[in-house]
Amino acid sequence: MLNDQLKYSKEVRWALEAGTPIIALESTIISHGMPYPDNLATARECERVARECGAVPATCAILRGKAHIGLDEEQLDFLARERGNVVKASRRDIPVLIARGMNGATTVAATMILASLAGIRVFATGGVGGVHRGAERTMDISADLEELANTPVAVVCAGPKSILDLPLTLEYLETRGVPVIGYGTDEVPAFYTRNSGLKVDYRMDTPGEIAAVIRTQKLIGYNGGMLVVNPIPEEFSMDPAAIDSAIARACAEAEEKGVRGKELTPYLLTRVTELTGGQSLGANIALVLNNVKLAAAIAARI
Ligand code: PSU
Ligand code: MN
Repeated sequence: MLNDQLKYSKEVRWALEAGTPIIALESTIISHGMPYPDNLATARECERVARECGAVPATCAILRGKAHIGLDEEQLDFLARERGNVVKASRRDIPVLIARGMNGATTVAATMILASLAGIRVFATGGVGGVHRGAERTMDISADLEELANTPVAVVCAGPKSILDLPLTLEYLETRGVPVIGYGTDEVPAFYTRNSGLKVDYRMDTPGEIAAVIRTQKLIGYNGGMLVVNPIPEEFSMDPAAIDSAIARACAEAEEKGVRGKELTPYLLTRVTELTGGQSLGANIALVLNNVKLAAAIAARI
């Protein structure tokens, strides 16, 4: 991408020049994943924790048609408040938003694209998109999964949320050649809870082991990414029955209302937060920060 379209924050530019650790962060989680003002507080806290752990945060977004890698306070604030003026931007949206000079909050897929253009190999978030429940009828499969197959960025998440069909999501990742690496776990965590009954492809107990795989991908010119699943800290994990019933209800409501396409994931996230009386939001914030710490530790060892 031309430098004219790609804007780095000062901090990110220096880190790229100095070769010091950087982690990418997404912005759809700010604009469409959490309510205001918790979204802003979380975005700021993620950046603070990244720095505390020795990594420069590169929160990505498209602002007035420029792809930004690293945002300032004002830009974070804008994304957190102006949900209505910000497009949820995945792979397909990037060229249109740039051509039209629009604002877009980047999903996991779009953040991976910007991170990879900047040469950033590690990215922390909460949840990734996946194969939705009922996908055999709706074909609703997130573009995040294709990006993981094609773009060399390691995404640290807390496992697929059970608004998705977890077994189908893992099958899809297997087909597309994306390794699922469990950090300190043999089981794929299910975002709000630490267990899903499903096995990871590989368990790794140190950030260094994960960094070694990233270095190897680089060495052999491998184009795909990887999914690192990091269980929610025990003290924040939720009661499976409570979260399952909120998710089941949110999914049923979405179906009834005919919510589909890019609207579905934000709708489900909002309803689950409402139905759990905000309890799921606290868990979500805790796990994102936990993922930032792991991503920073991996980035330091690449
Ligand atoms: N899952 C979450 N929180 C989020 C998202 C997913 O728990 O904020 C966001 C991410 O930006 C992810 C996107 O990339 O939703 C996936 O949307 P879709 O399913 O429409 O591809
Ligand atoms: Mn979808």
